[in-house]
Amino acid sequence: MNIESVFTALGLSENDLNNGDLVVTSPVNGNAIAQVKTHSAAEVDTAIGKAKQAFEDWKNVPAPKRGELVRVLGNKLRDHKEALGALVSMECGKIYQEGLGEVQEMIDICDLAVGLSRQLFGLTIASERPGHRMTETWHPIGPVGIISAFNFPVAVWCWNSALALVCGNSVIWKPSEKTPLTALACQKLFDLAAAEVGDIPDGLSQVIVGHADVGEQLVNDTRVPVISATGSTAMGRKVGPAVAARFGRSILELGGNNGIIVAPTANLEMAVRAILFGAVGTAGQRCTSTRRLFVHDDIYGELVPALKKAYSGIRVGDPMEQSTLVGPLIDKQAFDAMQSALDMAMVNGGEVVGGSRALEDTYPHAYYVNPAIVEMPEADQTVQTETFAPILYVYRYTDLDRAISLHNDVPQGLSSAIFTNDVREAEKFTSAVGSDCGIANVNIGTSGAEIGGAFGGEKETGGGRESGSDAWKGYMRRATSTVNYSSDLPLAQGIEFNL
Ligand code: UN1
Repeated sequence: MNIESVFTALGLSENDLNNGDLVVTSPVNGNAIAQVKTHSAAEVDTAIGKAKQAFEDWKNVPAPKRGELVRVLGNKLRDHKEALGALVSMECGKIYQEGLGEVQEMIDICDLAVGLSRQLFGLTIASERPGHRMTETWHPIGPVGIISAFNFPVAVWCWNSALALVCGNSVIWKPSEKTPLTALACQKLFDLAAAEVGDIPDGLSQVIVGHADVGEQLVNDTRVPVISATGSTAMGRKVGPAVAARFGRSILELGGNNGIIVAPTANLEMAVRAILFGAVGTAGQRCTSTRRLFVHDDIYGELVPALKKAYSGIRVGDPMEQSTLVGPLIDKQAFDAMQSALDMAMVNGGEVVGGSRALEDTYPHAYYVNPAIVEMPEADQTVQTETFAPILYVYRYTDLDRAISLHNDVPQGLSSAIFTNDVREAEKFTSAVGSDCGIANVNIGTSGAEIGGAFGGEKETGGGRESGSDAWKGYMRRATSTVNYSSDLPLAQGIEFNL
């Protein structure tokens, strides 16, 4: 598949690709692949106005009919899975298999949202007053702003928009300025779905392209009651307070510092495979990537050499090559951040294997790296920040409670896992005194969550939940209604208030 055929398959025209000031470079080779138009403040303002207008119409459409649009969108994604998966790979550098997986994640959330469109259940609540009924109902809330990162350039939009749309909202998407092409391609697929369904309000789903100022404008606009933002903790620190200051609602999915504990009874073969996928998959650029490993003393001598052996077989290279497991980092900045994290680890007593630049001769303008394993001193607690790169810090432990406490002693709280065949350890890890993360797994890794569960984490990860379970409630407003069908007017709490 070459990039021109991918553009054509996704309906991206010369006008989309060669019409602007934002140069899009592929991390695969550092070459410019397009120049897209960014939106001015006035255009963003117009887009928000259109989104508001579209919301006023869309909220009147019955939810199962709204689901029909998302069902057709899911089918468009099925039809274009290979092309969109390839564009994801070419624009953000993840391997094609993971590009396909990302599009599958979009299809899955569309399916979930379609079912949900007939299940936006409220509650009936017992009233303390005779002849009264209390209900809780969920209503559309308004335009939803979606800010997404380069590493999951399309799935994150879909988690948010598939739910937001069935919930009766319009959506405005500000993709990462590093990956606008995949966003434009998704907009094309949305437009195809809207045309097929017919009678869809103009501006129901829109993309606004630009740098941080475009995101800021969206975040500060009171016409957008919900902002769902995925990215770094630094970004969330700006978005969260700004949205709160205008009493908006934010759904934040920020950094992770995800750990796996490998206990003495673990199936080590499974653990090695899971750690490998978690630590080097997507070149360590998932928010769920495995960054810290706590290995029990009894098995350290077996697991860590097995892991190093597995690392030595990793094929780094062109993400579209079938045999490649690790593609490039997104850019030079990511490479530099990785190198300074490794320097810092060495200063703190870490023993580094790997981490050097790879394929520099073939790709002088791209940043491929050999994934790094860093054995750290037992009680080290210096790895407190997220470095978006394939670095796995390895610690030795003897006592599970101590390992859990070191695991939790970081500012982030997204994903975590334990490998054990001891039911008491597994239960403890997932209990109130275990992992403090939003995701706590047993015998699977930290990354690659299914869309059926609520996705997100605690502490500096931001507290938001997206995707499955009851995350849809984040895209609706709740109304509590008490209906009096008696001919009397008793007051709650037994208050007498008579003339
Ligand atoms: C992200 O990196 O922002 O659990 C999302 C996973 C994917 C989503 C990652 N389903 O790894």
